[in-house]
Amino acid sequence: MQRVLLITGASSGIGAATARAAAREGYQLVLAARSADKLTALAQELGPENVLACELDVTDMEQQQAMIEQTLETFGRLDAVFANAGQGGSSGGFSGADHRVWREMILTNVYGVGLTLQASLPALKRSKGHVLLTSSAAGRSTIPGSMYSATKWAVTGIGYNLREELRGSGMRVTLIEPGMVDTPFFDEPPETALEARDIANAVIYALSQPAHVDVNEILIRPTPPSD
Ligand code: NJP
Repeated sequence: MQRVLLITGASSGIGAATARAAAREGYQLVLAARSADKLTALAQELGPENVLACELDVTDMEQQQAMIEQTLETFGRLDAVFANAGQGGSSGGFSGADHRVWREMILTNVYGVGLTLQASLPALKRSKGHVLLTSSAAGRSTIPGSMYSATKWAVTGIGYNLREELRGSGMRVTLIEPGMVDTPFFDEPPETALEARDIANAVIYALSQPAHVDVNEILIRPTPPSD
């Protein structure tokens, strides 16, 4: 039986790299993001018979519920969800950042994750499934003036609190916490950034563990440059 993995934020970066890695592991995939053209191209690359591409904005509950219905109609089950869609903020700190950018970012990074969980949990409970969440190294450390970091602290909290809600269900919750990764998230990532496939490897590691192993969190940073 092929297992079914749903990935939000699958149109580029970490999500797309994870889709490629999971396809190699034999997963059937549900790929979600707003850019339908990129999702269609990725589905073609990975083999359209094993991929359902869903154009959605994670801040819209009706679209999230429709995606889960389509998943169950297409594949009949859902085994894992990687809630990965996210956006960066605006510079200027709490004193000067663009509050409109904050709004969209907070809705995507926090509310959107909550909606993905609420829409998918009924199906995941039936399969004793696995939830993975993209938090960040920025969700485990202090970054002056960063509302982005605060949204990722919230995602870390969602992971911890969801694990307690699901205690005794046989389900697992994994927080993926990357440092800097070279993706379209940055206009100019630093030279020492990780590659998206480094994070995909961590996701596959967590997914591949036997049912009695719950990988709680993986914090992945680039090795500091040698002198
Ligand atoms: O960046 P990028 P990453 N509804 O821009 C999607 C976190 N992270 O892979 O909708 C639905 O290539 C967007 O697709 P589209 C970061 O916070 C990164 O680096 O088509 N989807 C795209 O597929 C985020 O949570 C670094 O524009 C929405 C994806 O999200 C995750 O990693 C470090 C959406 C973003 O892909 C993936 O980011 C770290 C919406 N409303 C954590 N808004 C890093 N790169 O250094 C966006 O610690 N998307």
